[in-house]
Amino acid sequence: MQTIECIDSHSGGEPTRVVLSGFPDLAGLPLPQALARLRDQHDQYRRATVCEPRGNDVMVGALLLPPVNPQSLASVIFFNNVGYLGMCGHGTIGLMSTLEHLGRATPGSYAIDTPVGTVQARLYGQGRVSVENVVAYRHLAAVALDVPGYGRVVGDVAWGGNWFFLTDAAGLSLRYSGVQEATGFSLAIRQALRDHGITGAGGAEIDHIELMGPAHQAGNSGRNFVLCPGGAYDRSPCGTGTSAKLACLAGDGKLAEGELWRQESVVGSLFEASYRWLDGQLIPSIRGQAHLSAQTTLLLDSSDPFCWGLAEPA
Ligand code: PYC
Repeated sequence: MQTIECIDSHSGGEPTRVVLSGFPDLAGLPLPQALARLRDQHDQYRRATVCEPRGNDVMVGALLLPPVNPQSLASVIFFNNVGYLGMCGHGTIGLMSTLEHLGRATPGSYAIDTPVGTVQARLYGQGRVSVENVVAYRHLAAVALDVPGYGRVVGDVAWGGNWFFLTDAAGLSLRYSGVQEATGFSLAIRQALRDHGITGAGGAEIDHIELMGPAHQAGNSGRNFVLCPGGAYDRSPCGTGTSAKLACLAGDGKLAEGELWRQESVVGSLFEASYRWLDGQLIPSIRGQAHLSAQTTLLLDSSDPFCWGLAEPA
């Protein structure tokens, strides 16, 4: 029986399953190549880890690898129920709290390599982490889109480590009880983006939709709902989505360098965010906390018809 060793955590309600061992050996490859090899030759390991029956649509996997850059602490490849992510903010917070739990990181600052660049994670202890993300930017501003069943929707296309379309929640309450409505609206937007050929830079698919509304808690800046590529919604305020939001706010002159943005998720969890300029580029910083939830050995029984997960191969 093959086994996969994992540690599970959640950051603001969004789960991260850090894979410690049991995947094919990808060490030594540049991360974009490691990701391509995992996707093209060993994708069943992703499905076995995060898809049913061992995982679920919300679970984000984080394959822990040795660092690519000698100054970094580790490398990571994030994946979900349908494929692979560039970066993942809540997942990096979960990864750092896992490394703290394992005694592999103590409070301090660490570089972590991801397929879309190296990020800087600061561990404060007890799962509290801030992540200085990859550069974020707004690619398209005020894109008007005809969304069947909903009418005209105007929003921005921005990069925060993944591609996002950000728009107003159009009166939706963005409450936990309203996630079905928000999911329906977001799926319709994503389909309309595809139908109209609207993409991120270089034709990249916009696979995350972020709805923005007013905060529910006094003192917070806003609340979001983020639809993830596989149809689940992010329980956390979404680190890469909040990074994309910072780029839009900066572009509109609504948030100054160093100013705090307190981003609520649809379940009421919170990330604190701000940005700085470096050589004309916006560097977002996201702060949150992870809590550990399980230390798991996944068992892969080759006689199980669903051994490699209940999903279409990517
Ligand atoms: O926190 O960046 C994030 C994220 C992306 C998808 C789910 N969470």
